[in-house]
Amino acid sequence: MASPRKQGGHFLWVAILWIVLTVAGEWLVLSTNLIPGAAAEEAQIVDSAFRLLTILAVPVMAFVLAALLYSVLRFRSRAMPEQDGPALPATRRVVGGWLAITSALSIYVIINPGLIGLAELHDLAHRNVDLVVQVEGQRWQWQVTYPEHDVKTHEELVLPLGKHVRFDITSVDVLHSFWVPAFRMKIDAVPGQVTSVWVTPNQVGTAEQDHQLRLVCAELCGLGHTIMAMPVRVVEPPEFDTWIAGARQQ
Ligand SMILES: [Cu+2]
Repeated sequence: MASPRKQGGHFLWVAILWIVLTVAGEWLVLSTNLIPGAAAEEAQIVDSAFRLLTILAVPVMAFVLAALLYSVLRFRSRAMPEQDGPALPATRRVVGGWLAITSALSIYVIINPGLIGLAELHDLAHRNVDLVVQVEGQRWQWQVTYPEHDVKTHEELVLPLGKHVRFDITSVDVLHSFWVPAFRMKIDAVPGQVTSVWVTPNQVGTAEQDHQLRLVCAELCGLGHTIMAMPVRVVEPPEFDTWIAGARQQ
């Protein structure tokens, strides 16, 4: 077995490598934006949770990488070793420390962003609803109904900017899943049941401008699953009123 002094040297090198990788990783996370464009108030809560989880994950991953890289480089053997090295004894300090740190991190992310994020989404959802949209999934297309306006369409989902929308979702055949990536909100479309999701669009746009503005199916539902998509268009409220009046006459 290595002497304690030699072991201390190994730990020092791993610690230095860990710090370097952590700083580089955090810099990468904070300076780049890999999250696609968002177009709803709810998306901000989801995105900030994602960002926080990534920031917390960097030192954990950097630690594993540092230990792995150092071990692979420092203890490499050019020839096939004839026998296993000495067993590594587990000390109470290492096991206890590992348990304490991982438990604390897990409990922290369950509370924030877990429970706190859910509570924020819940508060947003239960404001006054401005518009109800019924969505029906069927292999392999979506049907959208505006019950207050007597409008039904398979063409596109048009939504007014800044209005709080409740989607009532169901399916007529198999399980589908309602998902507009730019809104970050997703829920299953279940035959015989109505599930609801709340969205407040906060960015005007069309599917041509932003590929994330599409209502897609997120539950594998058969051969046509990948083509089960409908363009989404978020417009100013007066433009929405004009559109819905025109759609009603058709
Ligand atoms: Cu599907």
